[in-house]
Amino acid sequence: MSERPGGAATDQAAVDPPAPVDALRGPGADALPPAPHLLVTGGAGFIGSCFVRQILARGDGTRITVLDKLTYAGDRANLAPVEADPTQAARFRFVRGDIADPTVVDPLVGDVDAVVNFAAESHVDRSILGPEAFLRTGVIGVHVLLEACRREAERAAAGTRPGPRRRLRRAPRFLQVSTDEVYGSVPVGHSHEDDRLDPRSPYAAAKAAGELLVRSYVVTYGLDAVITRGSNTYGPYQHPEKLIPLFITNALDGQPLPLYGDGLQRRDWLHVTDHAGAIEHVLHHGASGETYNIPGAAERANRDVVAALLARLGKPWSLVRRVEDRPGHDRRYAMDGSKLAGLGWRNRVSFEEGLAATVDWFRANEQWWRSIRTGDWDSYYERQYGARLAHGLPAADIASGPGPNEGR
Ligand code: NAD
Ligand code: TDX
Repeated sequence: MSERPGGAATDQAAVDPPAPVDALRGPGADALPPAPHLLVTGGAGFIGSCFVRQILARGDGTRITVLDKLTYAGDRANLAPVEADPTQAARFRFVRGDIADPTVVDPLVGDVDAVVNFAAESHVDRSILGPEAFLRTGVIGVHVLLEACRREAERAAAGTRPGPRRRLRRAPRFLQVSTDEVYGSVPVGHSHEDDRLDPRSPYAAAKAAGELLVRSYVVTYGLDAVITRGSNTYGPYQHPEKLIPLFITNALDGQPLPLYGDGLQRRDWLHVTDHAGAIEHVLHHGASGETYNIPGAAERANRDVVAALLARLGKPWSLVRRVEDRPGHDRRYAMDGSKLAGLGWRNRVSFEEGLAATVDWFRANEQWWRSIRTGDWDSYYERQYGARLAHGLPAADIASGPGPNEGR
């Protein structure tokens, strides 16, 4: 985002209410008060629940309220470690509800120092089958959250926003969790934060629309907001619809692995603990109005990821089927991470150790993924893969020849 918060606030100062104090904080300072109260929307999903588990396990006084609709992708079991620990549970609250419902959102935002929005429909293939839910959560839902933050910023500016211990609360900071997919397919080089947005799936378009709304609230209302764009994330508790957990769980069951097209599409893999950690870092240290890429530094062709996970499982490549490609399939994502590095963040988990641990986690947590591969799973699987697998081909030709990365 090229607008700097100071510039936007100055242009608007004559006509707008006073800028919230948060917008005036200098770079490097912690944007949140000590022991903040966070509203984490979508906190029962894959990355959001990791963010919640990681922060509460640290026991630094942070309180968290999770607001989650519990769609097919949300699972309270992802928060079980928090709820089972009395010390963590005392600083945690779960509310089931929709971010697009202001009657639920407004009172929750009234009581927090920051809103971290993970809530989204997150699977590209499902957005191709049915885009509407993506727009409702990704556009209307984001708008409802932003409106609530705007009202709270006005209360803070008027000195009528009560906080703990009879002190006034600052305006809430808003963090929108976005994705590398907003850049579209990147044949060469690495995307920088100011590059043009070129979303190519309904999922990516909804995420780009959400970002643009956030940006408009920063410019127009002086809202204190930051955006992160994370790359392909993997790790424990990921829904088995996504590439890595789908292929691990299918392989454990001896089922075919549906590899789209030639398997040479490239993704940059980011471990979920690093993604959650980077989001928390930007929440505290990001400059208002700015966007930060969160790359993984592990660019791999899909076929090489599949070969690596099969090797860890001790399963044969013959399970892989070459199936009809995803329509509009983005060939490659790759982001530049120097802006985030400049903020002092470094990833900690290498792809090799992260993938091995993820494979082992799925092997050890069969009950978790089996309970998710129920309900609408079979009908989704049939719609997405039935015809593809019926016409699928052996993938021996894709496996042969030296790949750009090892792992076979
Ligand atoms: P996920 O599908 O595992 O979790 C999404 C969560 O949001 C679920 O718990 C779901 O119940 C909840 N939710 C959905 N609609 C809601 C609504 N209207 N109101 C309240 N809750 C709702 O997704 P994830 O993989 O954890 O992704 C989290 C965020 O990170 C998303 O915004 C996604 O776009 C973004 N992201 C994901 C990746 C990735 O590789 N998984 C990479 C970059 C960015
Ligand atoms: O069955 C499959 N076969 C296959 O070849 C699936 C599910 C995927 N793929 C390919 C498509 C992609 O090239 O694997 C790659 C990864 O696919 P996904 O796991 O569906 O992820 P992707 O589409 O890259 O999007 C992910 O990263 C960005 C997340 O799902 C998004 O939420 C995130 O924003």
